[in-house]
Amino acid sequence: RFESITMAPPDPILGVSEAFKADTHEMKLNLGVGAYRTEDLQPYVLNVVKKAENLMLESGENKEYLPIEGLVAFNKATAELLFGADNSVIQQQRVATVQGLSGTGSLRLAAALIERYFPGAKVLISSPTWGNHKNIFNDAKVPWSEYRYYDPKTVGLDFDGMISDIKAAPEGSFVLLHGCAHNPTGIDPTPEQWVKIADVIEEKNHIPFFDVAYQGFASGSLDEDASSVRLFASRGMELLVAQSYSKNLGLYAERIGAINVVCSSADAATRVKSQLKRLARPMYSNPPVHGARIVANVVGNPVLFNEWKEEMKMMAGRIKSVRQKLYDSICAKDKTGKDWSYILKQIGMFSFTGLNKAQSDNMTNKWHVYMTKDGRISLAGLSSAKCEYLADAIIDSFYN
Ligand code: PLP
Ligand code: TYF
Repeated sequence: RFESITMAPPDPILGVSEAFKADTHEMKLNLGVGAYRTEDLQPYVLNVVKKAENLMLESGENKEYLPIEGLVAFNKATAELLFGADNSVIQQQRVATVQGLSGTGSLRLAAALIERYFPGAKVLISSPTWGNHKNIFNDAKVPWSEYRYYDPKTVGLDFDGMISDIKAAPEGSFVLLHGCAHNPTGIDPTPEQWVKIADVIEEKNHIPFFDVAYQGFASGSLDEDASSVRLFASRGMELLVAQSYSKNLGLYAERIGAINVVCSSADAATRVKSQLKRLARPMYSNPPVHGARIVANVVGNPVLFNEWKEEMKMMAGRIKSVRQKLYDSICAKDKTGKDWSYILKQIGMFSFTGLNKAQSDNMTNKWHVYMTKDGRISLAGLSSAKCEYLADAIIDSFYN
């Protein structure tokens, strides 16, 4: 009976790492998956994480099950980090927060909530978006459609297209927005554009659904990266926000994140939370504790919290500096006068190079630079020593 099951295709992002491993070329470079690397291209465990883990070991924490909703201290810390502790949504207890299995699991739980309580409602996702968004909504049986986002002509935001597609969607749709550092494009709306996006969403009675996978990692400031979410919250809108600590605390494998549902009353938030727990119970029963304790310890300890902010600035700063160096190298080598400044305007871990599929294939086949076929490169996997080589590869691939 299992004989009839066919082979699943490899994941377009995680499959890149597999191909990279198999390559033996000395100049090979893995710019596929979005994971932070040091200047020596090694994975990085944050010092604050090690310190928090030492504290946890010393205090002799047990391994009892968490409640379905997760670690209470984590849920409080994560919502306050997102909205700000003095935000009225927190003060009025209007946020239902449940610990999730990182960003992905939190999005999946929100999708299950939509499927159950808003049957038939559509989720609008940006074109393009993080590939797993489509998988998540497909598996949750939530219908989705795309809104225009990326304009290949300018390698920038198609703002008018975005606004008119959000306007054209059926009233009461969910609009998935990347809180900061849009994946895969690295192109974010400006603060003025965010205001207009909030206007049309409000006008159409849509429900904003934020995916926040890079708070503090994009600009280096936790507050700045949360400003889009806080703008919507300040208007008294109901909203969904999925959070992840994979990137900003480097806790990829700990699977720590949360889903927050901002409701119009504390009473509604209590009811929504009870339903989120009801959805989680048959899926995974309760979430893992280790990552939750790390986050709660780091955020709850003023010394560690400040150290975390410094380390985040360091990581964001390293990415910004290779972004600048890559741009400088490309400009110095390219004699055509082409404007490459979009590389500098992009934010976060990724750069959308504007390379098409054939050009991206050339990057991999000829230059051993591994990247996704949509032209995205993860700058977090680039060292300043490799910028010149990458610039050669990009120019060769772009013009051939
Ligand atoms: N959402 C976006 C836009 C992402 O880029 C990522 C990770 O790359 C995630 C969610 C979820 O990652 P995780 O499940 O590791 O938190
Ligand atoms: O590079 C990206 O966009 C992500 C990385 O469980 C990732 O896809 C990898 C594994 C995972 C979640 C995100």
